[in-house]
Amino acid sequence: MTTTLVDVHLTEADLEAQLRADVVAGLAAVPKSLPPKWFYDQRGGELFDAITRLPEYYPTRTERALLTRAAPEIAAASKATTLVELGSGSSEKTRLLLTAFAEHEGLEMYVPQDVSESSIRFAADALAIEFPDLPVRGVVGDFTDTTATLPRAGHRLVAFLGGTIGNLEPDARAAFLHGVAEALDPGECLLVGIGLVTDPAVMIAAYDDEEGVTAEFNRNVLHVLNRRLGADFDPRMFEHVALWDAAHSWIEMRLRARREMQVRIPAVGTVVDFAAGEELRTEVSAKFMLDGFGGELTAAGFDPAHTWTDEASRFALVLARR
Ligand code: AVJ
Repeated sequence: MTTTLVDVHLTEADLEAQLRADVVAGLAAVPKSLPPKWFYDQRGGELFDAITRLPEYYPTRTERALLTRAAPEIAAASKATTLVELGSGSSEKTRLLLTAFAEHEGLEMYVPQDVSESSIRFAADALAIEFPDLPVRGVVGDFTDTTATLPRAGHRLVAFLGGTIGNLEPDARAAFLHGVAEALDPGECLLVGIGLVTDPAVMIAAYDDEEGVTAEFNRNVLHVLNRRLGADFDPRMFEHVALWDAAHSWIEMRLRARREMQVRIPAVGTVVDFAAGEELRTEVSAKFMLDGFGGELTAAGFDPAHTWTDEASRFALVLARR
């Protein structure tokens, strides 16, 4: 047991209010949609971990291989003394970076940021055993609010891994990148993991696996609404849909009503109607061209200094300097 310092910028009550607002707005919209952040309760986190081990889901293992290869160069090029990880979750991939930094003896602090305080504390306790001399200072908050919540300690490297930046639509993504640039001092770095545009069949299979784990993960958002808002969704009455939207360059996940339904959501005092076949959008996961993403970084005030990609060009790690 360690005592990790955690700054809480987002309370349970804030999250509850955000959930209600997202549900009210998203289910009144045409077409209906919900933000992907609500997938991740305890079961959602477990289902996502199971996804990362599926044969079809290449992003996690591809990124891990890239990190293993690039970590020493990342440590040397960034010269970071503080590693900030946005959306750290279990901080599993961070270990590779921390190990590389440990060899350079430069790192003085690790700052995991996540919406879940318990996952930060859990990760911090585990890391304290492997890296007993590394102070950990957690930040509970939304990765989109980084401008306000990034501690100003040392020479920072901000890591945003897993391809999660793809959950942001272009405007939100530009705002996010500008926000991070604003929060950093000249010379500090951002490390981003991005899914690259590849064969649509390969991309779609990653979001529509044989075993149906992703389908269960997708339907989990309805379980979350049932539990937290007292809603009466019947998740089995929604079919998992994953498609490649070439015009927007993103994978989209939807839940399609198998029949006409009426759903009560007591906590927000609404009743929502679904027509048979109506679809609820639950996630976009943008895939990038290296040039295009480099352009987005440049527009936000970064210099995309280093890029690492796998043999099949399915995923990339980009190190950008402010
Ligand atoms: C955690 C956002 C990177 O978009 O690939 C996995 C989430 N959704 N399978 C992704 C996800 C369906 C994942 N990210």
